[in-house]
Order: sequence, then structure tokens, then C-alpha cells
Amino acid sequence: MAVNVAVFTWFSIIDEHYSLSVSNSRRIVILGKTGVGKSSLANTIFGEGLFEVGDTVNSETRTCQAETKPVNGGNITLIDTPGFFDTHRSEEEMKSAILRCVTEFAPGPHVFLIVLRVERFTPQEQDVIAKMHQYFSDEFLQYATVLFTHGDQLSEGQTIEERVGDNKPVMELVKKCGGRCHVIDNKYWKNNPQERYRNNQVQVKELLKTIDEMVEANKGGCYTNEMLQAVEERIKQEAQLMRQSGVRMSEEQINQKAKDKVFLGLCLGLACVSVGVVLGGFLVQQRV
Ligand SMILES: Nc1nc2c(ncn2[C@@H]2O[C@H](COP(=O)(O)OP(=O)(O)O)[C@@H](O)[C@H]2O)c(=O)[nH]1
Ligand SMILES: [Mg+2]
Repeated sequence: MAVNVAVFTWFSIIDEHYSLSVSNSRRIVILGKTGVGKSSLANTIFGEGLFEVGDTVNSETRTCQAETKPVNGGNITLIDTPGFFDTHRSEEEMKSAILRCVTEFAPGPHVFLIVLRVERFTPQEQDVIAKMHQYFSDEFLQYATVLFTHGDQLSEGQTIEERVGDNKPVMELVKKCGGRCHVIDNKYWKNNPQERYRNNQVQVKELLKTIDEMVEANKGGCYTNEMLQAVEERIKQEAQLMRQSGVRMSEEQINQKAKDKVFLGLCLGLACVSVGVVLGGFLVQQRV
């Protein structure tokens, strides 16, 4: 009982938007099932192979990977995630991966990219979308954009908006994201300078424009809650303690070590909490 009360206090949500001191830096979390092309998308956005692409089940992303690059005069941090919506993962595996993500993007992401494949709208996909509707509050979707991979599967001359119009649950998801949806093809749209639509460079530019508009509409704030802010506070405290102890490390190393320490603390502290609570805690705007 005591644990539940503590957890609900920990996960209770505040309504204020959490503005960043550096308004042109963006933390972007990439969500979706394993194999939809999340890691490839991260590489397409950055224009280099920083993220590990999985060709077999064994090489799939198992934890979060965060990389930062300067883009258009600001910094973009991409946080690649394992398939939180996969059905074949154990609860424990999911929980530690989610907590790792939380420490990577605290105090919260500016953008969630919900990744789907153009051609795959099987019952399994419908389940994933149903799960997303279950976990993602409308407030959460205010920070989200749907991104389709495998754009080459579009019919000739077809736009992603036209394709989305054929599928009601997907259309509803896109609608809840303020109509924001984009398409790329990580494999076939790499070098298409003559194409104005089937061209990753063009599409990434459009995506970044949408992201800028969305961040602006959210007044520069990121999606946050008390849990994420508490995590950021703890990371800052750990980093400060390390600096005071006089360790000979770069700021980047100190921050990474501080994150590792807070991550371990979270794993221990939330050992008896279910994945639903952990995932819900960071995605759903709960009222207590
Ligand atoms: N044809 C095509 N293949 C893709 C696309 N995106 C990813 N892939 C392939 O799909 C597989 C899984 O990609 P990955 O980025 O690791 O997916 P993740 O598990 O969501 O991170 C890899 O073999 C990729 O080369 C795409 O847009 N088009
Ligand atoms: Mg991956």
C-alpha cells in the first residue's frame, strides 16, 4: 500500500509547461514497434549512421540510445528507443529500458515521433495503435508527430495524407496529433535529387519544420511531469556532487555518470512497480 501511495505521488502530473533555458535545443524521442525503422530514421535525420540498425531479431535495439548534433543553429538530441509496444518482451526488460529513456530525456521531450510503416496495417499493427491510444493522453499527443517509414510502398503519385485517409484508426491518431504526419523511406529515398516528394532530404526538412512549428505552438515547452522533473533534479545533484569531489572528467562524462547513477537508483526504487505504471507514469497525464 505504502508503495502505491509513493508511486502515485511520484507520478502525479503538473499542468505547467516546462520551458527550457536553451530554446533552440530539441529532445526528440522516437517511438514504435521493433522493425518499423526507428534507428534507421534517426540515421536519416542526422545523415550519418550513428544508430545501430537491426537486421536480425538479435541485433534489434535493446536499450535507449541518445545522440546530439547541431542542426540549423540549435542542438537536436535524438533518443532511439527499443520497441516499447512489442508483445514479445518481458516486463522487466521493458521497465529498465523505459527508465533508461527517462533518464536520457529528463526533464522531458519536446517531440515524440510515433513511427509506423506505410504498408503494414495488419491486426497486430491495429493492436499497437490501440495501445498507443491507451497510453497516450491527448495532452501527450500535443507533442507528437506521426512518421511513416517505407514510403516507397505508397502508390505512384500518392501522398501520405491520402494513404492515411484509407485507415480509420490511423487517421484518428494523426488527427489527435494535430494532423501532423510525414513520410520517408530509409532505404529507397536516399538519393532522389530529381524527386520533390520521394526524397528524404525534402521530407526531413519538412519534418523539422513541423517540429519547429509544434515547439513554437507549445511555447518552447517540453512534455513533462513531476517524475521527469524529479529525475532531472537528481541528475543535476549527482553531477554537482561529482564536481565538488574534484573528479577529473569532462562535463559530458560527469553528466553521463550522473545519469547512470540515477538510472540505477530508479531501477532499485521502482523494482516492485508494474510496467503499466512506469510507462503510464511518463506518458499519461494522470490526475490524483
Ligand atoms: N525498405 C525500407 N526498409 C527499411 C526502412 N526503414 C528501415 N528499414 C529496414 O528495416 C529493418 C529494421 O530497421 P531498424 O531501423 O533497425 O528498425 P527499428 O527496430 O525500429 O529500429 C532494417 O533492415 C532496415 O534496413 C524503410 O523506410 N524502407
Ligand atoms: Mg532500433
